[in-house]
Amino acid sequence: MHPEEYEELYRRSVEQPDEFWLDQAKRLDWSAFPTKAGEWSFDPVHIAWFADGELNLCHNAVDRHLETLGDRAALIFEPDDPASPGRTLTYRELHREVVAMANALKAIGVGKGDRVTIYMPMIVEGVLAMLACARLGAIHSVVFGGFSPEALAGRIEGCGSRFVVTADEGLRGGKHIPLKANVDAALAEPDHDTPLDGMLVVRHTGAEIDMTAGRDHWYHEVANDAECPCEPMKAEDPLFILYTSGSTGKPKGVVHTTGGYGVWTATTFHYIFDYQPGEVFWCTADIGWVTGHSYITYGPLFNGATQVIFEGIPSYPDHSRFWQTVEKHKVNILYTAPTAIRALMREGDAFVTAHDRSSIRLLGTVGEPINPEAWRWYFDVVGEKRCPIIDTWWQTETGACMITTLPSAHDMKPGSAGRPFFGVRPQLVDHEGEVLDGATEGNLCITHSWPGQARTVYGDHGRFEQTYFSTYKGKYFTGDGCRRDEDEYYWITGRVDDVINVSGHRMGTAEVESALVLHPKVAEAAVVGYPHDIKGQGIYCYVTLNAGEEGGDALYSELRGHVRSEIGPIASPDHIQFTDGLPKTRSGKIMRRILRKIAEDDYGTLGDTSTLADPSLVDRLIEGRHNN
Ligand code: 6R9
Repeated sequence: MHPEEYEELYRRSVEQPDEFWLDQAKRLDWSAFPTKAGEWSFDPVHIAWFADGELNLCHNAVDRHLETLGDRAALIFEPDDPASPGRTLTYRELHREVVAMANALKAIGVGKGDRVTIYMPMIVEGVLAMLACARLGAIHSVVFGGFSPEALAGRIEGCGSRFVVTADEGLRGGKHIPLKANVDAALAEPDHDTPLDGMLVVRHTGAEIDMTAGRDHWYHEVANDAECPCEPMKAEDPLFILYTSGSTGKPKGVVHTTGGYGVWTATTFHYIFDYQPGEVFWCTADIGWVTGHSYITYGPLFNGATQVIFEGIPSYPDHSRFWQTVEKHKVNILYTAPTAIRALMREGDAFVTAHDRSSIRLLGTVGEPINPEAWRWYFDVVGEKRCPIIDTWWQTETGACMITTLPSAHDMKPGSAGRPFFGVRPQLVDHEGEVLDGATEGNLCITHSWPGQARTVYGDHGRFEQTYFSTYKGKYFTGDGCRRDEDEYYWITGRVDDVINVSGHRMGTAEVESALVLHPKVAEAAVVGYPHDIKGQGIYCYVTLNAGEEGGDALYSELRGHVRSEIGPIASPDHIQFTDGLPKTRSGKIMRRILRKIAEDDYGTLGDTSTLADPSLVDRLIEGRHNN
């Protein structure tokens, strides 16, 4: 796209949003085409797009391509073990399998509006389960396969889900993940009291598992490819719930609806990746995160793309796996996360250069700010200095990319996400909410709704308003800090709330703290992020113990194991510091600013510590920082 074309389209998207978005809506097939685009208010909060339109997103991802693209590869499955057979599904085969999955869901009782929890490895059936829900008008809630039974239980209970789709086991880097057993453990949690109506279990590794008669069904026994029509959905009918961490309380079930999310993912995929017919797209995310929803299950399939579905991890069997896979499937567009880039960069160039990467045309990143060193390596070594890097800033709540450079429309600036996508109106404000103009730094808000914006928090609209629209009344507050330069490029500086970004995954420090204090020996815990070479941010925990207890190596590993089992391996503490106290104000508020500085090993700017109830604690904390 020409720079002028971007300017012109952007101008139209903000000056005539209705016209612009009704135009973009034509990217999808509708059974009733909408007459209106956005109808919304941020105070009070009510958001609707294309409200009188009617469509089905499974039809748009699959059925409508049959006539023209039936023989085109839709999904290329690359298994965890490169020696295992993979498989490729054309759009025609994908259609048959989605229908079989939809019939299986129906057979266990799933109907329109039901919530279905999907707890799956990165295999084709995970995508099928999502699309099959969309086909029936059921609401999927995908839970990342790395979450513990405890975390899974909360997410099943939270949305009153009475159906689960899972597999016997998952595979990651040769390790077996007991998914079915985890679901059983989740359902056996003492505070879990809603019984399931039915569970589908995909046979993947063939491991022995327990099946509960009447409730659990092998997928292959109930799958059936008899006809199964797509349910016509109103644009504002919910499509999915996805749990995400915030600065307070339990993870929130963010709700996305059908029409707006559909148009938003279809449009962003089209412009940002500039996908050309026949190209192979590969997004390395897991369907358990929003990136896997928007740029595996929905965006690429709406656009009739061919894509790789990767079960494994970048380091297995060795650190060349990404590049081997690129060579094997002739990947043209690679979309991955800075944490993976940093981890692979550390292993040296030889793993990369041993494989032919001449198919790559475009490189994308998402999940956290990319540090210039990693950017350089991605550009120079992986992309042989010929492939643009598209850095995409967005969030679970935004549905799809919001700030990014568009290929050939914008010059790249390493470390900057770039310019606003069509229809996106960013604004920087200071702590008091004063609007900051020009080249400046502040808190990032979005002032106008866009089609793919989350509509609510499942079952708690008040929490939605409170979390996103109350800090700066009438604006969507992202929780991110950001700098805008003289060319109007946006540079995300990271979260300004108590959310940390660990390997591109959002983690609420409060969640880790709650997990720690559940341990019988722990009195209090405060968790902060600190710089980590590979993960971007690591999890640093300050822990005080109950009287008579002592810290030490054994308790250190016990607490790590405890957090893993409460939340999952992604929440594993990187460092635990036992301390005799936490820095608190006289009113008892923990001063996290000080804990962050100490964790960062930055003592020059501790700021005012005179308001602390016990100022001498700071010296003991600093000393402790270096003793363990
Ligand atoms: C898509 C996704 C959202 C948070 C977001 C921000 C960080 C994501 C980024 C980025 C800088 C980028 N983030 N992409 N920061 N540059 N390109 O990651 O969603 O899991 O909800 O995380 O991730 O801090 O607020 P989610």
